[in-house]
Amino acid sequence: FSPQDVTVLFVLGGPGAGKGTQCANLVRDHGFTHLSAGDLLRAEQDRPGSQFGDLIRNCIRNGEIVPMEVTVRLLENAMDEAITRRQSNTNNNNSSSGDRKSRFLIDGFPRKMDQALRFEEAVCPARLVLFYDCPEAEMERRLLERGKTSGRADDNADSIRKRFRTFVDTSMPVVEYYEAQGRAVRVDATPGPDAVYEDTRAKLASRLG
Ligand code: UP5
Ligand code: MG
Repeated sequence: FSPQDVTVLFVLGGPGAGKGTQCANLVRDHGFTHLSAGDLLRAEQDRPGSQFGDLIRNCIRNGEIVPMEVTVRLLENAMDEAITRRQSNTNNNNSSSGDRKSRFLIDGFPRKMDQALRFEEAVCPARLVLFYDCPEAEMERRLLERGKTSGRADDNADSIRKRFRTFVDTSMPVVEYYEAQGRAVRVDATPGPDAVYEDTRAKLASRLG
């Protein structure tokens, strides 16, 4: 696909800030396709025959970032599939879709500068970056609560501490890079999910029109 055919929003924020929760709202109301880099990596980890299974498993448990080649490839494939699916739906319905662009929320990516630069050069530039800003104490509370039932290998106190560390050291510079360019929208993610969503909608409306 060509960059002109897609609109991409990156959705960033610390572990447990509520990226996935807010993406689900935006999909429901605004017809985005949601691609969570973490979900794609977990699916690849569990895919029989994947050569990256052990690498991904170790990175996730230790809160480390999987080499960008793997993640960018998974995202690009998922975008391709979504676009192909959409085109065949449009053809089958014999209708011309009002908006020709496919709109993507890329959740939890880029979380390192090399990923950001590679994706924007090789795939397409992001239109905007949504940044969910949440204090660590609140994120920790959410993740420990979710960990009681999530089955996620990284929802435990030890992995959470490592994820926070990586976020501060490696991922915040990405957020600051986009803020310095005026491409980031910061949303306070501390209140309840409905209030966060209202704020998200208002800010996106004023930026995307
Ligand atoms: N919750 C949500 N919003 C709430 C609110 N406003 N008030 C109260 N509770 C709220 O939410 C987390 C929990 O909080 C849920 O129980 C929710 O109900 C509640 P969620 O929406 O899931 O938050 P999210 O920000 O999506 O948290 P997640 O744990 O998914 O964030 P991470 O960024 O840690 O996880 P991700 O899956 O993106 O990445 C996992 C790992 O994959 C990384 O650590 C890394 O090892 C690897 N990775 C890469 O290597 N490269 C990548 O590019 C991406 C990931
Ligand atoms: Mg998530």
